[in-house]
Amino acid sequence: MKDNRSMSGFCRDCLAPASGTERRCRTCGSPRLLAHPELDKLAIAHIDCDAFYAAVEKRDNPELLDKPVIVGGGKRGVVSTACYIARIHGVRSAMPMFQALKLCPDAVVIKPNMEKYARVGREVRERMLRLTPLVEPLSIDEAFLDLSGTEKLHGAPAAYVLASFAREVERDIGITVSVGLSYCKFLAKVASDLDKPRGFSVIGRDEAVTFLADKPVTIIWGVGKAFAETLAKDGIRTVGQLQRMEREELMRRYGVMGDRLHRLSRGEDDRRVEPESEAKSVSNEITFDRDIAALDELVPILRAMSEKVSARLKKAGIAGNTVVLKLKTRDFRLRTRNRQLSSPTRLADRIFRTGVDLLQREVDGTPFRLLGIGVTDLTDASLADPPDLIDIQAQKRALAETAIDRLRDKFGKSAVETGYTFHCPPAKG
Ligand code: TTP
Ligand code: MG
Ligand code: MG
Repeated sequence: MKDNRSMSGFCRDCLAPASGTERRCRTCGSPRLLAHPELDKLAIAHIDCDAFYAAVEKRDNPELLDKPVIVGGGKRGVVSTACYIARIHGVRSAMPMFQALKLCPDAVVIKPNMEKYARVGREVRERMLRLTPLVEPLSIDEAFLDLSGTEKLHGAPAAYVLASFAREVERDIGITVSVGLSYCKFLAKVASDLDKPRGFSVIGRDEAVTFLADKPVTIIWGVGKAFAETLAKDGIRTVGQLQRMEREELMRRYGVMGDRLHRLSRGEDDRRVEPESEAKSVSNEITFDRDIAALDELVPILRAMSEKVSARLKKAGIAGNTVVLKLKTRDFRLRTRNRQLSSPTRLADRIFRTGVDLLQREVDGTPFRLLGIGVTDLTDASLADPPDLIDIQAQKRALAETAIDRLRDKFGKSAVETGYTFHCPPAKG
């Protein structure tokens, strides 16, 4: 980063050019200058909103601007996020609320408004899509962007386009973002976190190996706490140690993960930015051998199909806002019934219960030849089934479903059957 020979750069506030040698912008006086020898060559970005939920709340209530704000609470009583003022006091996401309030007794606590955050998240994403079609959302407030080859379109290198983007999001949407720019996804994601909030960090090819050398192994994608402990037992704590090991040795010890450690520790990551899937809905339907009119025959079928839809949603990391029930009568008349949910879901239980409720209204002795259930209005799974917004009973069922999913992953599909797939229940929506 200290190489000034062919530095190109600009001011992140007024976008005037800068050489990389000055400390303040010659045009507007801002110290927020960006310069890097590879600035014009890098095109893979990761953008993440700063203290997202809290930032949206501050935007909508300026009285909160200079106060510590915590978004969270509700039945689970944990912090969803804290603004950067509250973070100075040590408040963090996922911390129990009582602990957070001990650290920061003056904090203003706000209940999450998921619909609002989803809306703002979508606005940010729509703006990203104006820069490039290659936008890969990772969660409600972040995405990868591949801007390679868009220089002609924008008449400027990716770095400049991204800085204007950050400026416009602040001006038009009223929240701030941090940008990481690199040549691969791994380091773009690492970079976006380096200089939060309102950050813009660049990691070039030439500095990648040196940059990574003294970092803890947990910086590597896929190395969580448990795996870091395994590595620590083998005496490996820094990425630099991994860089000095042979690929074969790492693979012998850690299998496929060893290969990943080998590549990522050297800043080698060729994963592409994959744009959002084209799917508009996820559904499952069945045409019966014989027509069925009875509710208690239809319900277990609906249950099994809801589980299939849910499994596909879970696998794809997406969720649906609207449940759709489809029926075809003996004389081929199609009935589709929709219900919008209070929050997106990927849970079989919520899909099924909504489906049964819709089904009950249709069952009137008419023989049906086809039954279908699905969800549309798809969004990212990070928004799905917020524990604070569904009731206690639904929360319990959601927990049970997660436990069942785990057992099924471990022992196979038939290991766990719910009551509904065995016999016919007295179904209530
Ligand atoms: P993050 O991007 O991880 O965090 P953040 O945007 O609040 O803060 P920053 O990126 O500046 O570090 O998560 C985005 C939102 O997701 C966050 O605002 C609230 C929600 N969230 C939770 O509800 N629980 C959690 O444990 C985390 C990490 C996030
Ligand atoms: Mg964020
Ligand atoms: Mg995020």
